[in-house]
Amino acid sequence: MNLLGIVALSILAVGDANGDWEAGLKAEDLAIRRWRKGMRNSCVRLNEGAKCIKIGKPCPPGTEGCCDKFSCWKRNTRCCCLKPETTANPTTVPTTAEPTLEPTTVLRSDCHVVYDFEDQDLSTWNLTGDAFNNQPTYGDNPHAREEGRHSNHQGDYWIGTFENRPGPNYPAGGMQGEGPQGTMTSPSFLLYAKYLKFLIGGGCVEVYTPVHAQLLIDGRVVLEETPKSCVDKMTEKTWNIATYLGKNAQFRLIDKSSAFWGHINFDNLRQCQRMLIG
Ligand SMILES: [Ca+2]
Ligand SMILES: [Ca+2]
Repeated sequence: MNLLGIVALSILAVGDANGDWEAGLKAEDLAIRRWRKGMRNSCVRLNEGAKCIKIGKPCPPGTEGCCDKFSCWKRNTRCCCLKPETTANPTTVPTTAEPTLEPTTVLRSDCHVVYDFEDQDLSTWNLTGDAFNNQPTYGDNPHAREEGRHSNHQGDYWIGTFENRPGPNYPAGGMQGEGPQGTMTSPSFLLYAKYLKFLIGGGCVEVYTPVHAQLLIDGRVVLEETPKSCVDKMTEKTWNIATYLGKNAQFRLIDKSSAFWGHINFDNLRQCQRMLIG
């Protein structure tokens, strides 16, 4: 149907197995009106496992447009989906490659481990001071000392600068205490996802123990978390790193305190919702 010579009527997904349908009016590339029953995200339905996103420019390589489906239109935006055959295996994502092209599209919602310390190898990290000398630590060591206290770590190994149990053959509950201080800085790694997630604990706001987790780009701190829960139990923190997509970064843990709760607990650094670069 033509209206004023520019508007076309599109009817989509009539007879959907769920009885859903969607219809809309569009003028060239812009939706001006739509109606729907169900079909909350027809893009995902058409590309199982893909995520529909909105960008303000033509769909980048590796994606296909889904604007015709009226699934996520918004004035001056274009919606793109990852083509099923280009859904990459997360394990193939390079961790040290140099960034080349502009960031574009969110591809998947899964997370990829950057560091979880299960290999017990900190040889590529730059360590200063003595806080991290006996790391990573093994098992739920706080629980070994006190019933009801837990670290909430992932796997078997994690970073805890109060702890001193480098492996299962060391005494459970072993500790180095609050005294040691130092820093632990990762090698450079490529930021290729929308979010950086990690587990963090220790520190205490009541006495302000300066322990930090930091993201560095070109040696400059761009994001920082200071745990201050006054508990050993680690909780998940999420940083939106989309702004830094395609850049190489480093992660740094800092224990600058010998005071009460002057330690940091950390584990399971992940990049989540991989984004297409170029
Ligand atoms: Ca771990
Ligand atoms: Ca300390």
